[in-house]
Amino acid sequence: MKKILLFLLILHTQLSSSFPISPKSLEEKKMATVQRYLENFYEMPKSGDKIKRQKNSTQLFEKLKEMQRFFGLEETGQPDEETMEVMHMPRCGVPDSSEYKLTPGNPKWEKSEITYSILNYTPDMLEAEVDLAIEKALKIWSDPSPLKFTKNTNGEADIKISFVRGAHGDNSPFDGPNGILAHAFQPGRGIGGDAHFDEDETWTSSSRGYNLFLVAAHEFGHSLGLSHSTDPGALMFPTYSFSDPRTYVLPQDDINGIQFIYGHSNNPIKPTGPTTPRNCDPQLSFDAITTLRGEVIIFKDKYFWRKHHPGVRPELHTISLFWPSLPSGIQAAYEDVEKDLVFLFKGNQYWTLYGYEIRPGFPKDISNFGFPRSVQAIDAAVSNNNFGKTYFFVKNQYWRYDNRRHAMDPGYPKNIADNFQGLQTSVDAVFPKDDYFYFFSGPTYYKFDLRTKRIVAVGRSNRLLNCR
Ligand code: 0D3
Ligand code: CA
Ligand code: ZN
Ligand code: ZN
Repeated sequence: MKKILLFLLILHTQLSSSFPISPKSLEEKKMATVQRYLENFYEMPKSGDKIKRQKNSTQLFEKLKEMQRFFGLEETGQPDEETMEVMHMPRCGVPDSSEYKLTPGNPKWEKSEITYSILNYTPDMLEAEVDLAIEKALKIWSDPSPLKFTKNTNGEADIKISFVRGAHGDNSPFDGPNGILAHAFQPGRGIGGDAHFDEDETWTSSSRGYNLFLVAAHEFGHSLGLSHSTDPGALMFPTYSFSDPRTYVLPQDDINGIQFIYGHSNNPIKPTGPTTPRNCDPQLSFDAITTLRGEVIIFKDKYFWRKHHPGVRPELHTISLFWPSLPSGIQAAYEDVEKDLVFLFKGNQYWTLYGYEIRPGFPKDISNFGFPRSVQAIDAAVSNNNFGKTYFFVKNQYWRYDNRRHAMDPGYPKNIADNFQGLQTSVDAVFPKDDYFYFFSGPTYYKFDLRTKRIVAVGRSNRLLNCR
């Protein structure tokens, strides 16, 4: 606590010195960096007048801790060496907080009974299909909130729905196929709440073109007062990606958003939704890990992290945003550096990536690798690119595949414990780095030295995401 007070005192004198000291002290420069960083990425208000500054220093302390928590640094609330290192790293201009956003000015409907009306229909679908998609898209929002939607057929309604193309009289023209798919207006009179869908898109109730239910659900989020979320798993994330409407559940981030505005539903059963993996969850485990042209790709459920540079927090994306044809829950992955290909596995199927592109003709059956019928899924895979060999881990056994001969080496499967001493449990994921294999099993990783054939370090899996 003493340390904190001292820090606040130093900070206070730094911020409140009204005379520019020249040359600028190092400490002063550092505090300017901290201030700027937190203003830019942590929504910290600009340092105001003298009276506000005392309060600001407490806020700065809290914001610093928030930033440190995000990067998995020790939460000291102080601009220590590690924190400054992260602040000096290159990054893109998006806030780190993964959360829903309200429409500026917080507009909302001041009633719980909201009407809607479908002014015209797209020729791409049956009218009954459109009706159903719209109804389901509204239900997504009424389930977790006190809102009720009723359909008007007379054309007057709070939320008027139409299919239009190009310029359509609201100063926000559509742009032809792809690009902008639709837009909706914040709650309010007249055009407020209305949702316009670009008729130049192909609207469907399947995975072809753009699924009307998914787009409408997103637009109605805007109609109700939500803006775009930074959570890549949220419905209100700015870009469309397909997921199966039959099993679609509103993500927790969007539930939090709608409930922040309108409160909880009166229904005794409180719906919850899927949450996006928390970067520094100590229990975090992974599905599959591979290198890809110097990057590390980490798969988990419907997400993957992309790690460009060691030390910089990896980016989280949904698999479907990058690869619409890939399923979630990839189970194993490895890179063949000689062929410049990445292989992804789920069940008895596999896909091949060239860079970020899926090669045509996939998925194929893993029997192509020489697995017997009894093997129906692979836990983890890794290549030792010095020798052109790939190791496949299945339960407590492993197989070795020759990348050049395109065949399994004789004498396999073998027991994992026989050649990877110290690996007790089955393997979730593994990737190579230098002369090591990094094995992941639940929340624990094992660093295996390929020369001495020994585990040389053990730690928490989430360390890979720069957490400690
Ligand atoms: C939009 O058109 C959004 C609509 C949207 C966003 C996420 C989920 C459903 C609907 C405007 S409010 N976004 C553009 C888009 O996703 C950027 N275009 C298609 C694409 O890039 N594949
Ligand atoms: Ca468009
Ligand atoms: Zn419009
Ligand atoms: Zn949007």
